[in-house]
Amino acid sequence: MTKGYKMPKDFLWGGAVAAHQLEGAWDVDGKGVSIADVMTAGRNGVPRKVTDGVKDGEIYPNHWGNDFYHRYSEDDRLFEEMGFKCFRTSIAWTRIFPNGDESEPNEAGLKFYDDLFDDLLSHGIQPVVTLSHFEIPYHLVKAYGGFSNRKMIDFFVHFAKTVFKRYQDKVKYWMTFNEINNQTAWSDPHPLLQNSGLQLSKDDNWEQAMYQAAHYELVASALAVQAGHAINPDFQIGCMVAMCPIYPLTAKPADVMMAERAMQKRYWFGDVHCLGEYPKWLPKYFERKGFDMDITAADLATLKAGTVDYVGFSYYMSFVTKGRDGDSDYDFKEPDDFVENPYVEKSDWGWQIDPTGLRYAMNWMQDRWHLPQFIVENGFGAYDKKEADGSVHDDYRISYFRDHILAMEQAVVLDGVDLIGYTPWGCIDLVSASTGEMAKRYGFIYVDADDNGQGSFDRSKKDSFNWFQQVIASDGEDL
Ligand code: BGP
Repeated sequence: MTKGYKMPKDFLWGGAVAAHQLEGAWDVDGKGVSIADVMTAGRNGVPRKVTDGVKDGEIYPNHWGNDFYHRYSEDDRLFEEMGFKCFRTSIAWTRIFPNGDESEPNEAGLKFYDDLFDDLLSHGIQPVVTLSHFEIPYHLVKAYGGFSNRKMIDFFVHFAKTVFKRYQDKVKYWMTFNEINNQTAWSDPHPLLQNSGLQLSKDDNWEQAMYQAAHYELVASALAVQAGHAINPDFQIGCMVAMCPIYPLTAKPADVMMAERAMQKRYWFGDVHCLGEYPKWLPKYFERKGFDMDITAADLATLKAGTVDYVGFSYYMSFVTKGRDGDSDYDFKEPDDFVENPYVEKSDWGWQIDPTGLRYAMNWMQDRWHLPQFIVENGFGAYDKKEADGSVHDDYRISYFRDHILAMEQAVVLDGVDLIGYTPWGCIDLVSASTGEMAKRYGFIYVDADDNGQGSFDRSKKDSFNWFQQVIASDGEDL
């Protein structure tokens, strides 16, 4: 056993999921079709794709997830047994507003989350809720072009206000858009645009379109923050950024400058969310690129007035980049400008394993944004083997968590980072967001289902279940 550091008694240990990746029940109780419901599974290196409506002969893994919709009370009992103090999930927008542009909500959808939150609370677990986690109503994509359209701001804010009001006595910690920064800095139209609902092709002015959609999302987020605080001043409303620090490959000045620009291009979202303003380099970039952006003075005032209370973030890995010879633009783009890090191991999916990067990132964010932080995703996707007796010996997962939790504790205890909690991703096996596979498993709890939705969906404990239970019981000291 490794000795870690004791975390405060009120530290929020828990787990994290997203509605579309585990609930299933995609078309029951009045739920509408979300963009996740028309995303096929990726297979043999072929990426997931969005089909125009649900088509025969395609596989849509989000239709069944891990059947949480019907089994959550069994799962909540297991979470309690592990010692969870909180559980991060999202609200499926299409359960509340099936098309996204209605004025009246769907009562059956609202009731589902009432029941779920009540059940969690009865087990001593507080819900932590993301408003939009990769699943905007597909109707908003088709009829309005997603967040390419300013009208989306109103639809999102109406959705946010509806659930803020309904759950104001059950939920304290909220986040607006999941991994909002996983867009804009791409070499191609980004394949994973479920938050914005943009459908872009190479022929479009796609980079400008991505920045424009991001701007509307940020305005929508800032308005939601203000509305939430007006409904309940005790709400803590955070942003959610995908934090993968980007290092320079060498001490060569061009590598260092490229890494700096890479960090700016990935984390300007945090500047807007936390500081309420665009960083200086970005309008210059728009100018250089000739982007004609719709950013009004009223928008800028909204961003200033709607800053977040904390920084929610995911951390899985770090990246490395290097400068290009003779290029002073430093126009960093993902993934073209990434290079391998020779010093770290990788997962089966090529994700670089770097616990020190977590401590580095927490320090970097503390110095830049001066807000409390909440690690709302961290974890290790792996192929698990279920033995004949039902056990799963996932020592690789334990080792990943041990190293990352230790780095997190060092950031808190030795470096003074203000941290609210830690919710490992996919605490129960669910459908992978990037590949649509079930086989890429993250859980402490195994779910007997395969990539095609076959299996009993029964739950069982992996070795990591008992390990994480002991971590929580010792306040993070026994790793
Ligand atoms: C984050 C998403 C999650 C989640 C996780 C793991 O990007 O917020 O929804 O799925 O990554 O990624 P994946 O499922 O692709 O392995």
